[in-house]
Amino acid sequence: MLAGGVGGARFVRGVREEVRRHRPGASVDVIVNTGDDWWLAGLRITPDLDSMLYTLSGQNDEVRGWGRVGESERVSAELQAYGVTPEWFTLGDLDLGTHIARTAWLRAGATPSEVIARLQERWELGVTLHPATDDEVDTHVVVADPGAPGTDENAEGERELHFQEWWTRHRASIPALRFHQHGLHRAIPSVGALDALLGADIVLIAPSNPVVSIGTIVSIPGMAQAITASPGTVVGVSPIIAGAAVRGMADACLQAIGVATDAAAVAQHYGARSRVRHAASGIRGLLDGWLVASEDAAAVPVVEEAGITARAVPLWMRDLDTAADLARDAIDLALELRSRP
Ligand code: FO1
Repeated sequence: MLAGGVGGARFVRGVREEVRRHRPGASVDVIVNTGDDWWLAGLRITPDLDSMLYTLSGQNDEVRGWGRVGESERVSAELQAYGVTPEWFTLGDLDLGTHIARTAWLRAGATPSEVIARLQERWELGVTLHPATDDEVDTHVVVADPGAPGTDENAEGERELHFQEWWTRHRASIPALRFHQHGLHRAIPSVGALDALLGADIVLIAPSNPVVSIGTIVSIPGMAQAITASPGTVVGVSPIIAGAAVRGMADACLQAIGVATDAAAVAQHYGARSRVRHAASGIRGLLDGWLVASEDAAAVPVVEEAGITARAVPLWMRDLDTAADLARDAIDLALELRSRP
């Protein structure tokens, strides 16, 4: 599975439940976005991996949507009093335990893959988490800033924010001109990600943010090729229901890259694996199948026209059962496609 943060974790929990119920022999690997990661107060923060870790171990704060349940903020208040962390980004006391452990291991020479392997050993998650890459590819957002002088970082009239500032401080309210992952060109997929893709029967693309989560994962050099080369059947789930992003600010991100906020447009953006998108390079799209919400049944023929098999099913994941039902629908479509000659 390819997944981002909160929405992705909910879907992964549904897949784990469906596997437990009906496919106990199956193993699940999750390739998690690392573009939201950043350094803060000398600590390496990895929000999407932590959303996965906390949600799958039952430690997540379901109400707030991120962080740990039963959290306190004594240390964070001190950090803010010293001006070490901004008031718009809170590091809870329990959460800090994870960040300090991670940073200690990184400083001792462990890779991010080794770090998440150690962190998840503490709980029986039932799935294996992998960072999409062990290289740092922090997402930055370029916004218009009339009057800003050109620097070697940005063009005149533009300014760059770290994704976390754009997302948590500004709630994506400043229009993004484009996204820029620093260091992306020299990143490579993690070994765990490649092994998972090259050994897969089914590859599921979670209903995460198609730009800053799934987009960042598949733009890591070599990742899209590994998905195309995977023996697995690729089925994605639309993150858009009835023209609106299910959560987060996916619509603000899609607007920045000129993709309409609708279920068919996102499928077309990911592309059909059965079609070469770029003759010279032979680059293909990602998808064999695509699930849209029952509300978007009209999108099915449009997606099929693009060379992708589509089904309209209930997409809202309100609880574990509805998430497991969605997982079953995705797995069933993949198996149906695999059974075709
Ligand atoms: N999101 C917020 O809206 N406000 C916060 O103060 C905040 C702190 C935070 C700390 C650690 C962490 O792993 C995530 C945190 N998040 C916070 C959520 C995070 O910004 C988002 O979950 C992802 O980056 C988007 O997928």
